[in-house]
Formats: sequence, C-alpha cells, structure tokens
Amino acid sequence: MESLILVDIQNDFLPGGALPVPRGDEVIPVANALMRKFGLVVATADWHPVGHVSFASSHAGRKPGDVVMAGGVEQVLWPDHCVQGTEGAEFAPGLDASRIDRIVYKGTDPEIDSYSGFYDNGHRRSTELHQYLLSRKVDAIYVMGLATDYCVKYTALDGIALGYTVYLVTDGCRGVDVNPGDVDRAIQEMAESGVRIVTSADLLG
Ligand code: VGL
Ligand code: ZN
Repeated sequence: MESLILVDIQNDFLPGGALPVPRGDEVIPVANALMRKFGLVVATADWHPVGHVSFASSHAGRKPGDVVMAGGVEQVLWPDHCVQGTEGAEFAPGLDASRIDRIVYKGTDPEIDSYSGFYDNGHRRSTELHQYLLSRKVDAIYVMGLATDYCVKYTALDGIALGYTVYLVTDGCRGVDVNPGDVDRAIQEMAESGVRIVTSADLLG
C-alpha cells in the first residue's frame, strides 16, 4: 500500500504567515492533484503549545535564528508559529482537506521540537504515524509539503530508517533556505540516504 504524506501545509508556513516559506502556497495545487491519485492520505500538522521551546519568545534575550540546547539537542529558534487552535495552525484554505484520511499532530511536547512526522528531534517519543501506516499496511510513502529543509527532510529520512520505500515529490515542496543552499543540500542528503526523487508529473501522467 502506498500513502501520500502531506507535511505541514498550514497557514503559518504560507506567505503572510508567521514563519513563511517562500512560495509555500505553490504546493497546494500539487497536493490537491496528488490526493486524487492516492488511496491513503496522511497530513502532518505542526501543533505547538503556547510558549513552546522552539519559539524565540520563550527564551529571554534570544531571537529567531539563534540556536539553543533543548531536550538534549540543538534547537533553532523560530517566531511563534502553529500554536494549537489558532488560525495559523489550520491547514491552508485551498487544501482539499476532505481527502485527508488521518492527521498526525507533532511538536506538541512543550520541551522538545519535532520536525519529523515520526519522532521528536531527540528520537525519544514517536507520534502515531508509524503505527498508523503499519496498521494500513503501507510500505511506500510519497512525501511532500513544507518545509523541504526541515520537516519534509526529517520525515523522509525517518521513513527510510523505518524501512519504508520513500519518494520525495520535489515540486510539491518548498524550503526555508535560512542559509542559501539548504534546500539543495537537503534534497542531496535525502537522495544519498535512499529517498527516490520524483515530480508530481511522474505520478499524474
Ligand atoms: C517547520 C520550522 C519549525 C517545518 C516546523 O514544518 O518545516 N520548520 N517548525
Ligand atoms: Zn514548528
């Protein structure tokens, strides 16, 4: 069984949002087209409590982009984003959410961040994503969404480590590129780890 995994296609990651991914809105039509081709669609949602450890505002004297230790791992600090229950945390309005079979919430632990849809950044606790995919007999996942160099990358790499066949749908992703080249390096790293790089045209054609 194959599953489409939509990573964090939420208002705060779109232009005008709290943590805007440049051209992040361009992934929405790709997601809508691909959802029609898959029998199973899972969407992850970044879902932080107020005062989350990944927010620069939670650390006195720190600003977005600074790096601190949190939960035993390095944590890049971000503007407040995807706070549980806020409009910024909702899926993009143009996303055909009626086709989503399961939503997996992540980043809910106040003390540690979670880029991957599978585990927190310290690999201490898992979300229910792996269990859910196992229960649906999924062996191949097609990953797309936001942001290429963070949540998409770590979801794809954990998928490989867990034994899935993992495809990255490149035109369905946009990245933050905090340091120019981060997106290209992320794709390179995924490819070297065994992620198969495809475009939506390969799947829709
Ligand atoms: C993400 C930074 C902070 C992402 C989430 O979805 O890639 N990036 N939280
Ligand atoms: Zn986040």
